[in-house]
Amino acid sequence: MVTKHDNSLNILVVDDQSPVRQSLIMGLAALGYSHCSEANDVASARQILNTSLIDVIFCDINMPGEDGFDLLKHLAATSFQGDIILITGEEDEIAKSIHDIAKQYSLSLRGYITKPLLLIEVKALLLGCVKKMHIDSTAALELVTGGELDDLLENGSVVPHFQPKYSLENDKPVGVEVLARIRHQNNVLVYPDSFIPTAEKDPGKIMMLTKKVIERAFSQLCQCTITHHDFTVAVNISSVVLSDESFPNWLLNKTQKYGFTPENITCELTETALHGNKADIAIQMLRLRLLKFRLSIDDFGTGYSSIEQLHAIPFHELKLDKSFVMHCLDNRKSAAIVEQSINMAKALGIDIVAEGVETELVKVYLARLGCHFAQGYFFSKPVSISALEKLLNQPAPVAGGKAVK
Ligand code: G
Ligand code: G
Ligand code: MN
Repeated sequence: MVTKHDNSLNILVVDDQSPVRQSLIMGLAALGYSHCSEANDVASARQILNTSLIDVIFCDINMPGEDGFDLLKHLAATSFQGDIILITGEEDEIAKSIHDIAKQYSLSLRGYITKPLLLIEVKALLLGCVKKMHIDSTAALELVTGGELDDLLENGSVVPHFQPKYSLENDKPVGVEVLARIRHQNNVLVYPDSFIPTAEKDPGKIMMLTKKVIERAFSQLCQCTITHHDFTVAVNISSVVLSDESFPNWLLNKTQKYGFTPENITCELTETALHGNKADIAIQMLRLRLLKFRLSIDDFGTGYSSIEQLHAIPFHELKLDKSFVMHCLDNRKSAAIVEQSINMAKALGIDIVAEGVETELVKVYLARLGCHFAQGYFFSKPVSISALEKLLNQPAPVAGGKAVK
């Protein structure tokens, strides 16, 4: 696809300073963008967004009263699908933090322009912006409602995907993480970010979904040729599921039914699973442990996946969050967190898995630091069982190799 300028974009400029708005709108007109609206504060911006389809927003961060952060929050709350360009005079580190915030909100932040405005910067940032209604399959990315989830579970099918995990010592696959997907009857694959938060609001639903994902994954894995006695299967467990007293025995029953042993099953406890009454959570985790399941602290370094949890509960493994791993070669803070987490895991005598390994350079860096295992797009994205079988019957990507996509 050729990246080009789309002059029909609907652009909204939000800045409290009239001269800044005027010069940007004139600049945009000179570049051929003639569909521009303007707002001098966040309230007027909200009004425009409620009534028109906006593709790109230029937004000042520093405004009196409600500021650019308030607008970002509003855009996140309304699942804004367009692109955002910030107008800021702030230093790089602050700009980087704003970038992280936008990412957490799942907003598309394309970059920054600084005052005084440079037309060449504006032009570069608009390159490749597309009209909102041209974006494909946004429906599959939006959060489904309770009713839509019922429909999906009734008429669609739960299709577990598998992301392999590799040893950094010998490049061999050592296991997989099971990730939920639902195939809608119209063949669209719906991703967990769209349905897990909805399912988690209803204990019955997240339990049913988790059980379906796990049982289907076990059933598919036990019929294929890739598993061996050291192979681990990691499943994601959220708080509602963890708090159900019957879950540990249910898991043991299914583990045995499909010919696995609990030592091969890793329960990845996500941030939300660790949020709640600490004693109750600890009891459930210890029950799983006493049945010999492996416990892993997922997304380590974010939210509730903290050092305190690591101290309180006998985890076998920590999974370092991809947000640190992905930037470990270009951000010294990410590098410090990655290095110290690896040292800490080694000192605690537990395994450490880096998630979000996207390049060979990151893989080599992690291996040099003594990180045990890695998972990420460099090796493979999450794939169906048939693709997994093909993949694991090939050698892992090595020096000079290419990511399997
Ligand atoms: O697979 P990604 O592929 O997009 O997964 C997104 C998020 O959804 C991850 O944080 C992952 O932990 C979570 N997730 C995926 N599958 C499951 C599942 O079966 N149960 C729970 N609770 N979370 C899941
Ligand atoms: O939160 P949890 O670790 O359970 O979820 C794994 C999530 O990370 C899934 O959404 C999966 O698709 C995603 N993921 C796995 N590997 C990579 C990677 O290399 N890069 C990025 N950006 N995401 C990844
Ligand atoms: Mn996980």
